[in-house]
Amino acid sequence: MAGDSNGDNDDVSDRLAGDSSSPLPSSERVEELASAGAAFFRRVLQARAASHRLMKKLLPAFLLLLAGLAHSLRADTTVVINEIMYHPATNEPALEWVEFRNQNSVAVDISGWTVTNAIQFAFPPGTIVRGGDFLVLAIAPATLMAATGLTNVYGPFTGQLPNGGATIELRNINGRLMDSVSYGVEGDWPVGPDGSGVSLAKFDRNSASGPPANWASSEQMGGTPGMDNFPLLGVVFSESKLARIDQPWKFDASGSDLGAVWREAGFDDSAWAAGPALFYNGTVIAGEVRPIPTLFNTGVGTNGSALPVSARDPHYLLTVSAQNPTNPPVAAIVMVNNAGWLANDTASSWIGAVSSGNVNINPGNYFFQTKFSLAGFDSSSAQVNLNVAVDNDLTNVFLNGAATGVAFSGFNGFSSTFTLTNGFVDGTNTLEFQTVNQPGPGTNPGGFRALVNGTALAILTNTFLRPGPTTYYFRTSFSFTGDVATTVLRLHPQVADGAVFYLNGSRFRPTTCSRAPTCLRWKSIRRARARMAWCSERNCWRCLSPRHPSLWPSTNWRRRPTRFSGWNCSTTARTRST
Ligand SMILES: [Ca+2]
Ligand SMILES: [Ca+2]
Ligand SMILES: [Ca+2]
Repeated sequence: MAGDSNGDNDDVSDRLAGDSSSPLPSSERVEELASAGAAFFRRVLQARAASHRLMKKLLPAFLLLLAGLAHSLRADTTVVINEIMYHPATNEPALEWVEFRNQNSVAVDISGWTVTNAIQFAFPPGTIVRGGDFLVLAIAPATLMAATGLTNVYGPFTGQLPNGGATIELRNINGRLMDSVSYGVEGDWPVGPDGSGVSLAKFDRNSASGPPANWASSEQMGGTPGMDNFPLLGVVFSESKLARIDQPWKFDASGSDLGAVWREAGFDDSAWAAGPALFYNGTVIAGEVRPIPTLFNTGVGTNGSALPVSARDPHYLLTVSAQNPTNPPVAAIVMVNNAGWLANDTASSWIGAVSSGNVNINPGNYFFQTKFSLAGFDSSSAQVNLNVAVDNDLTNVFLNGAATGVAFSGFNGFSSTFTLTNGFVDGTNTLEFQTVNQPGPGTNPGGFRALVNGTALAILTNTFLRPGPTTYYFRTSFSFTGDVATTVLRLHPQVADGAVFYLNGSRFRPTTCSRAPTCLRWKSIRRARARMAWCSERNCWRCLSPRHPSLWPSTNWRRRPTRFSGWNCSTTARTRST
């Protein structure tokens, strides 16, 4: 469940789900709920914003990408910020500290390096961090050493670590920024470290310091100064997507109250409709205008960057050639531009039958062909824009064999934009540029260059839900063959306005990690690690100990989805490597 305009919280969800077993909240629970409610409301706003983005971009895999990208970013230095105790539970003025870690395997001399911004410190001469080792910088080193038994704690730093968030920077002896983090308590930042007694700890010690997704609440009261943040590491993570967001889901949009039976694993949903997430109702839009990704300028690689001279253009064929005519069609050759030509740049290059724009080539016809795909697009909506430069003449451009009448002569600058708006077909389309190298006198090179881009209406592939019902039901099934005892099932729902989730008939409950000591009661490897995963990610849901290998989540939507809605599930199986 996520996304409710009323600032829904878990107990409200209980009522939505008709779950009468929820105890009346104690005063402590009320306080916790208030905190959770505020956090939840932020998530609602974030989910809403994300939902609009999804609507706009039609990217069903957005959430997956979001999670994946953050972890792939790595710091470009070797000594980095690894753990921060900015709000100790007790004796805050004396127990703040920052832990650094050398991500490299060789020692790094950080003498003269400084810590700047929220706190200030200069490391003294002879400060060396061994490969893989930690360095702790404290506001009151003696106090921290007495409290922890640590030795060799650096400090004291000046300034303080604000509890609402701040920036910590690490600079080398020349003042160059080596690493920084702007921690906080909003958004994706875990809130556990804000006063509960645990630290803000980097989950993967080799990850970058910037993205909040790389940080979690420490599993240990007091954090782990001078030690691995998560000493259970040595554990191998493997992740499998069990239900993708864009796979077909079964759904019921009848508006009937299906009671509780629909959520059971054995429920027969064969009569339900099926369609891929994301689901939506409201205004039906035909699609969205998007760039055509398979159109390329001349002389660039598949990533759109200019190719080196003499490379073969992967997108443009020479189909007719007065020079070296033995074997067309062949891939056109990226050329050194003649001094009189518009110079090659990072976005496009000259192409032709030879690699040099400074040598003569035969007069005659040189035709260049490129193909692009309109799969997934409404071809009648396509528009392609051309800017060309040519030595000597572009006499016509053919789109799918039909002449467009586009012609141009000139090599010291691009033509103005020619726009093609009809003649497109579904699937593969072909553009052919017919050029002529005129006879001399004098030196007589020839070449062709084009900027080619276009747009078309992307066809909407998401599933429309009949407006009217206040409750929609969704089901999917998947098979999981790993060890459920070491598995966490994580759901990444994208919902407006609200949903309740079931797995094998049992209710999923959202975790609220607003009280980290609650997290700390989890002692087993499985649960402690699971909790970390939940705490460090937004919109993650707790798995109620699946007991058999076939897991059946279902959703029960209690409010009308006004925008795209959907979800995907992934599990993280964790197994000791040795
Ligand atoms: Ca503080
Ligand atoms: Ca640590
Ligand atoms: Ca020429």
